[in-house]
Amino acid sequence: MRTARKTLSLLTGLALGASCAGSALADGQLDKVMKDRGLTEKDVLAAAKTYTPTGGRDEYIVFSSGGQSGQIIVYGIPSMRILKYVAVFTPEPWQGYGFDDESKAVLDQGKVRGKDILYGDTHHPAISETDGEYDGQFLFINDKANPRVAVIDLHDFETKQIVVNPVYKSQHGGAFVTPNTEYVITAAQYAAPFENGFVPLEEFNDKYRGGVTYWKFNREKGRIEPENSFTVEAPPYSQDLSDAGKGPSDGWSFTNSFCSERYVGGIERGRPPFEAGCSAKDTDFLHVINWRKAEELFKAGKTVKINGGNVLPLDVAAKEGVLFLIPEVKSPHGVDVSPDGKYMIVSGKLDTHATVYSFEKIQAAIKAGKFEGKDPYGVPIINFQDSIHKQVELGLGPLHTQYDSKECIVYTSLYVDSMVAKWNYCEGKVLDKISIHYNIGHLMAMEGDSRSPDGKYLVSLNKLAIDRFNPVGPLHPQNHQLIDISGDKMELLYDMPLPLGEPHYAVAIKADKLKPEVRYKSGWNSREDKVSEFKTRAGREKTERNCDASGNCTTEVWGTVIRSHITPEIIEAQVGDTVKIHLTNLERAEDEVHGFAMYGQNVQLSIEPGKTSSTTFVADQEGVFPYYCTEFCSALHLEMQGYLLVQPKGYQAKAGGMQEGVAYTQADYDKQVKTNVDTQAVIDQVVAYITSHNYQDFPTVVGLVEDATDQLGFAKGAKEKAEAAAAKQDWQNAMLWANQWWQYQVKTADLGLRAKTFLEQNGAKKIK
Ligand code: RUQ
Ligand code: CUA
Repeated sequence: MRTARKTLSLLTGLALGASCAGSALADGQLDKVMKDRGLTEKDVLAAAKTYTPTGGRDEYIVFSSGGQSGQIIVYGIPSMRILKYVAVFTPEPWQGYGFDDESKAVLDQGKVRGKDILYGDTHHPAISETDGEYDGQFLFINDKANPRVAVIDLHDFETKQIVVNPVYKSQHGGAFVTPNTEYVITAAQYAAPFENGFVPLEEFNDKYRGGVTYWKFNREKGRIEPENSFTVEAPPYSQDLSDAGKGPSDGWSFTNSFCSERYVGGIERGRPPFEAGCSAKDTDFLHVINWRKAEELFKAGKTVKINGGNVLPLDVAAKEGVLFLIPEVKSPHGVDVSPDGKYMIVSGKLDTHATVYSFEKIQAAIKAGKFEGKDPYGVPIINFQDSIHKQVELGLGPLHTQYDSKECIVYTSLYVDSMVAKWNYCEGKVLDKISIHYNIGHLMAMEGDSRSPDGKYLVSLNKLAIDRFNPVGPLHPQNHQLIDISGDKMELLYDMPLPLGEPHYAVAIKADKLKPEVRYKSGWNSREDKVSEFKTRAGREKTERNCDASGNCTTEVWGTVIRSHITPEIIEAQVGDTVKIHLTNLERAEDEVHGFAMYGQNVQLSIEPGKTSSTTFVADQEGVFPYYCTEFCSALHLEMQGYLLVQPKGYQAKAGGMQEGVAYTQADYDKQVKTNVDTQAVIDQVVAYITSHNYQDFPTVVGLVEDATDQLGFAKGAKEKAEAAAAKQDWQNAMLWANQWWQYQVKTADLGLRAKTFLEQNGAKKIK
């Protein structure tokens, strides 16, 4: 009770101010909830730090790898609410990804040696940088299993490009960007021959290779340029994570490695397994690469072509001062460059220390030509002691390090200890430790990879959840734990289960740096970011059927979707036709997405406002194939439907009209017209409100008003048709068109009311 009372005063003092000791608190409701749910004061404080009331926004947006789901998970901090899964390497029906023709073309770029690869093992996302700061424009992520990188444009959170590494057979250490996103860096992992043919394992040392690839990024085009990208060939040392230099170390990059023993297992051949041979030596090698020098050599034609890619041969890299090695402690994992670019921190999984390397000392050794020798490939090795600033004992299984906003302060994950260590890398002092649950891999601070990290929060990306959540079978979710790092002591705030693959790494950006669009320009091909050749305007919808000389026929539809109908509502094709359907969403209102699903054809599109999406399939069976909208977009969403009729070859329609379900009379028509007149009065009132306010100053409202004006225009057309039918005493058509006129009015009113509410809530001013 005493605790609860203290909390009450704490919360009133903290958040509410003494004057409004609100009723819930005064009534002791908070005390009761705390008691019933067994919450401590610390719990309530953590809740207050993370709870985000309805309509509230997060301060940071996180892009988390989705692991082997091949997607990216987007969530907010501090609320830890999941906002989106971005489809990247894996088909994802909600977004139509891998179902519409436009995104199929993106997935097709990711074919490996001609084969469709319909998943990815995503590891490390990276946000594009300008001058070492996250700029919120693009996101990159690697696929470890199939050595690929994807480009996601953050103006619409869609995957635009997938590039396949021409020479690797796996690729873990990526994606990492240089300070101005000149290059996206990825490193190979399991050494393999660069060529695609068979090379026996007996030739491992001679023919198997690793490497570090520099993918050239063209920011204007928003695409990677494979022809301007190059790979620095490296020894078969199982390169691991990388990081780009910045500030004084700009132009250099750093990649660690494991299994520099070059050990090849083979239990079935009677050889000790990989794990024994790959951790036998006490040290592995930190690879230090002068990428600017490599770029010069590439431009000077010193690279060779392998599988169409540009490769700087290992002997050239060694001789020309591109590649250097420095011993690093046993099985390291993670190399993290300090915000000022002066230090690199590396930890060894099988050692209790973290090593702080000094870029200045490394450069001094290189300049002096002071090496302790060369590796078997002729790569100069810099002496360990000559290059380090400090070595600090942290705990068991140190992995990754993140930098705080406070100078010299870092956080390192301790995998075996299941802890985070906070320490000072300038002085080499451990400051604090916190237990996490369980087996932390990466950790991530806000804007942690930038030149100016924000600190504030840390997310611990745990490999295991074990008993943290309600059980859901043998396959558990992963656990992201939010830690408050604003004070001297780290405080655990929140556990978030992530039920989608094994997220390896994540990056967090200030939410206000992201400026995503709410709609596309009309008729937009979002995957190519240009007006679609299939853009269709209202009233221009059409279906064509054409056959070529050899009798192959195509039924092609240029259609539209808008609340609450798909045009066309009937598509006629003949068996064997290739059917192509292009649909443009005519809406401009925020969030008025329509879907398009069809029976038995593996068709599911997501058509956001302004977007044009296409689907192509062969109608190889006769039959009736209903289609409909898959988003509950309006009161008449269920009526947003139609039929694909796949007719026998040479089918002729029977004489006689459609069978009507109901016969309408003049009384029905008159009643409907009266309703319409009343509805128009409501619309007029709303219009008067909007136009008497400065609605032009609110882009959201302008979009709504444009849509409403469209709908009202359609209403006018339907009204004319109704009146023409009525003049001919065709009450059937008069009534149906009068009803359609009303449907358009209802949509107009709905949009108008949304606009009015928005204006009221956002302080619009009266102008006349
Ligand atoms: S991984 S737990 Cu970055 Cu792929 Cu370290
Ligand atoms: Cu459109 Cu439901």
